[in-house]
Amino acid sequence: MTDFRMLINGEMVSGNETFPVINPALGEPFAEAPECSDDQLEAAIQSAQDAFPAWSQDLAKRREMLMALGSAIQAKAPEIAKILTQEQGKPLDKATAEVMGSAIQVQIAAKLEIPTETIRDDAKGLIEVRRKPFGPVAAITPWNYPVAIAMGKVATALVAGNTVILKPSPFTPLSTLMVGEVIKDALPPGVMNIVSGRDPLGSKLTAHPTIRKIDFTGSVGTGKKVAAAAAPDLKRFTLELGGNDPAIVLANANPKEIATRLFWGAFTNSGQVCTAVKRVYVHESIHDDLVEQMSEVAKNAKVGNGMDEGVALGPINNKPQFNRVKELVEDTVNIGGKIVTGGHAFDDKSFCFENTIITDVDDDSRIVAEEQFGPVLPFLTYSDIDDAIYRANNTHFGLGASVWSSNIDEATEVASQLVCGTAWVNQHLALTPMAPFGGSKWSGIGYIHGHWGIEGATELQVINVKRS
Ligand code: TXE
Repeated sequence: MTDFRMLINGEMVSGNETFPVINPALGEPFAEAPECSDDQLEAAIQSAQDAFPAWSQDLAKRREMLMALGSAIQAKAPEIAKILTQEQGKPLDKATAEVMGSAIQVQIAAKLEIPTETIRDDAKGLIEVRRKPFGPVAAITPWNYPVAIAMGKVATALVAGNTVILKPSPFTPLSTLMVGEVIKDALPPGVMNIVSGRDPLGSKLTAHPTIRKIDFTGSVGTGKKVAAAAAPDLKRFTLELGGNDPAIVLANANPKEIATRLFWGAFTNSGQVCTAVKRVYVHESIHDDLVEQMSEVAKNAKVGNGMDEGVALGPINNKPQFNRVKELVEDTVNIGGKIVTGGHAFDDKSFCFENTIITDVDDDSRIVAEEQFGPVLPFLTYSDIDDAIYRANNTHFGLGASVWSSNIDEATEVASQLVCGTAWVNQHLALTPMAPFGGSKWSGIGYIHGHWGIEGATELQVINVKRS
């Protein structure tokens, strides 16, 4: 069995204890991950503190090292991807794409501008606004895209001059620990530490007084706890939280044309994406046609073990989430909702669940009002577009949304009325590092990507010089 170790102060270290990591395609443990002790957490945070002064000094060196890190991650991608599939569930080609994409993200971040603005530069004086790193940053990640989410936030923090302590989800720690092996050879000791463990490791990390900024991706409930934990020290934080993205399909959309794209907007990664389509509001005149087309696509997208050839969608990642999705489907049946396609678990062992299309539910049903985070999609009808917009916005969430139509101008006008971080037209889930990503309302605070990400990874300092 592979020995997975943590990265602390430039060394790969084992835990005094371990915890099992389950392969969701088999429903049984396949490896052990190290459990970080209090002393090891302390050592990781101290090393990040010690490494900070030197690391924050030299931007050119940081860029060079991060470019090399990106290449080194690419070289190890096939190995990391196999572990990612086994612990997360996604098909191997998707896991490989996630790791390769993460390496590119690191290299994109390595080139980000960290501007100094000159407000005044004349005989009387100099006023400059500089962007300064915070110091040790705690990065905490979920189980849906463990490598991509980690490397996105970490790379931005590092290029800005911060040092990092990264804690992956206990459901998917292994691929992140493997990236640690690459980081060990690419960055100076202490600049980047990776600790793994079951909760309450996350809350110990966020509560630690040495941490100056918390960069968190996960559920709304935990995000609120992170904000509360930050308050006593007035730590800064970025929160990327859950969503309940609506898709509004206008009467003039062509169901056959949009079905496949809309399906993948909802079912990518088996629906375990913060910004997946999670409820569809479709004009009543094309509801039946769209549901039929979507059901066809759903039946043809093969679900199974991500290591097997031809599998398009893997299992749900973990037992609690699997039980939650099952429970939401049972609740739908109990309240008279209709399961058009799917609706069942595959077997008693794996966490695979059939691609499921639901109709005949209303906005108050749990499957519509709550974030399902799984391969289940409810369809609702509307007759008046203002009503659809109101219902789409009538939620605490505000991550993404989309509008589908053969008239792009009309759809763009509707999209502009949706309260969310990203409103797509005729697509969903199309993310780019060139645009900011973040949520409104309970879906988050702060933004990642580009100069918006750098703003979140730094604070301002004014240098004000009197010359005469
Ligand atoms: O999230 P948690 P989970 C949402 C989605 C899903 C739900 C559950 O709704 O159903 O989250 O996922 C660490 N202080 N998303 O259980 O519990 C924890 O160990 C600090 C949306 O994974 O929020 C893990 O590393 N950290 C999301 C991380 O927080 C704490 C993607 C997230 O765990 C902590 C995945 C604490 N008190 C799930 N408690 C997205 N937006 O992409 C736990 N953690």
